[in-house]
Amino acid sequence: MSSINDPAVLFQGTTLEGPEIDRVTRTLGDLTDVFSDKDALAAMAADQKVYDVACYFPVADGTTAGLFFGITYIYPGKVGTEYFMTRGHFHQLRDRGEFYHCLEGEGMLILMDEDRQTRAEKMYPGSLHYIPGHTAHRTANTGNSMLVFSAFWPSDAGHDYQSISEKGFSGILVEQNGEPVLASK
Ligand code: S6P
Ligand code: ZN
Repeated sequence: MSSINDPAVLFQGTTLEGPEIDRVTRTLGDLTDVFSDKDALAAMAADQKVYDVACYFPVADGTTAGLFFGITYIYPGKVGTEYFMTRGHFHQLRDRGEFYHCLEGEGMLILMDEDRQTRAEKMYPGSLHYIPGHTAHRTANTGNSMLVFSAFWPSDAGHDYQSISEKGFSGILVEQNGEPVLASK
């Protein structure tokens, strides 16, 4: 017996559509521990959207040897001089890697190893980024339009947000003289 089926999900342009897509939005109010300038943050609307994520999880979270796929959409904006960015995380299973592929906009992938050494890679349409294991990752929108990228990661990776919430990254991405600069915290 054989069969021909439609795909479960369509990924066209920057849009992920299908009945099994999980969607989440993060606002400034969700990210109060993330941005450095607390006075600038307090002066902004808590319901200001910072990023949306659409994910396809074809297997259960924690499944060994499965894969997950997601699209992240970061709005343009800054809190003080710090660009809008994602919360950032290590993977719970520290050795799990990930690919990011930039689709639209301009931004920066900020990477920090377990010795808290931070570096950044420029993101622009077509840029492909391998995030090795043992490396915390977050992305910032440094442009005036949406930053959109896709991500592929193992379904058993998990997310450790706690250690970032407690200690942050050692470097923050701020605008200086109109340019993004990775500054020590
Ligand atoms: C998952 C992958 C991305 C992020 C997304 C939001 O491993 O790295 O899909 O989840 O960019 O970032 P965060 O730090 O809030 O999960
Ligand atoms: Zn990740």
